[in-house]
Amino acid sequence: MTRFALTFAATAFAATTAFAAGHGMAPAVEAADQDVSAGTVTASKVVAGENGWLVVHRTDADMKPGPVVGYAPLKMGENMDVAAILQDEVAAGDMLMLMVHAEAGGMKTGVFEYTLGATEDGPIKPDGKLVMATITAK
Ligand SMILES: [Cu+2]
Repeated sequence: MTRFALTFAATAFAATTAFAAGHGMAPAVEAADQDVSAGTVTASKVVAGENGWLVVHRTDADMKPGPVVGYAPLKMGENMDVAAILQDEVAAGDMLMLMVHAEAGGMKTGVFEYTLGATEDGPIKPDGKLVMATITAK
């Protein structure tokens, strides 16, 4: 895990502590740097407050979420070893941001309808903060 990922994990934890007070589930993403050459990226653990999506964004040293390169469904509660199939080539050294999104606001339940910047199936923001982890492809 990179130094950046640790920072974001701490941020997510702080953000979700307040959220948990009202809900019972503290959303969080745990993921480590990994080899993605087989075409998937995996979060070792994701906690979601409701059914939703784990969304894989490209990112970089600026730590802003970029284009979506994969997603996987989440169930409410704990999800272990969540794997998303990468829709685009990700090279060693590329950074990815794994983020919890909702299943809300779109036209269809169970269909991922988000595009960058849209509100459909958009990111959850307990306490105003994104729930995510960043990793670097090995
Ligand atoms: Cu996102």
